[in-house]
Amino acid sequence: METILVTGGSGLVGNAVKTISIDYTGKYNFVFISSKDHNLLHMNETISMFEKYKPSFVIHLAGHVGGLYLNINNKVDMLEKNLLINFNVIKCAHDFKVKKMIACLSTCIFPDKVTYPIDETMLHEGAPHFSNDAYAYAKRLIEVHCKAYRENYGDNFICVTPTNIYGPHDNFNLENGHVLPALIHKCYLAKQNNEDFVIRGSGRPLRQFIFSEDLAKLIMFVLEKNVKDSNIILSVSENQENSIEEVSRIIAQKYNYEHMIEFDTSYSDGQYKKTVTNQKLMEILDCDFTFTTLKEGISKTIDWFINHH
Ligand code: GFB
Repeated sequence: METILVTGGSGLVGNAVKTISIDYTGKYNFVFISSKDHNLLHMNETISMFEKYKPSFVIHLAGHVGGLYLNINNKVDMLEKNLLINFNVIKCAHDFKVKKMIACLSTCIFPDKVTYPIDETMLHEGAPHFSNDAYAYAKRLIEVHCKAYRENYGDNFICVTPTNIYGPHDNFNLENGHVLPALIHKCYLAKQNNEDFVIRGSGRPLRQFIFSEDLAKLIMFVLEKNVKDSNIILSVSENQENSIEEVSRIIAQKYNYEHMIEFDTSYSDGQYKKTVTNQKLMEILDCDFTFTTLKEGISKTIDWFINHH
């Protein structure tokens, strides 16, 4: 049985791939790697990981990631750690003759000043938003690195670009987490302490959210499908965009705490929007794919948080 090596295997998307891997029982041997197993900042540990598992396929999810406020305040780490991790994994995937690799980008790496909706061709057409430029340039280099190996050696290295991801096993850290998990944790504490549920910023920015298990299914689809494209946006459609206020209200409704919402505009709103089209995905999908609704996904994520907090 061929091995699929999943880097970032203990994270949000890594755990979602683990959850859906049951559908592939008997077809692949999945190996989920966390930084405790192999620290991918170090080339020697990355080489020993590839030597140990000799994967046929790689799903490269590992990275130093976090929400707006982690990105703004830790640009050196966001750049250097992601450059090192990605360089080590992509070089080893080539040196160990991996049959196919899927590498994960993010829609925040697209240019900030664009005509919406954003599509895959626009990746290098301008600077990303200042709030996450360090992370964005490190991630853009994955696409450049994979393209170089495809052109020089014919390696089957494909990039996928998800929108804001959420779900069970997320990072619910109050300061460094992405907006959805951070607010799920904040509303939980606010209700416990009978305090205001404080949303940072104006609540006006817009985001497209994808449930982690939907993303995992789409990543496996791209892995198994013979796609010619080098980069594919994995997202709900452009008209399924929600404001941070709408998201906050869906979370508060689940806690029956909507009456205590407050906005603290002393905090940055970050990028106003990064609306993408999923037209290419819809073109290559040879089956009807139903995305989990935001309400349903948030409800599942809050249940998981309460059971694991
Ligand atoms: O998910 P998030 O942190 O990052 O969302 P981005 C930030 C938006 O949520 C901003 C608002 O408009 C914030 O003002 N917000 C409100 C909050 N309350 C909170 C809160 O308590 N915590 C957080 N984090 N936000 C990230 C990139 O951009 O997108 C990353 O920085 C990554 O690199 C990620 O790509 C997918 O969506 O702005």
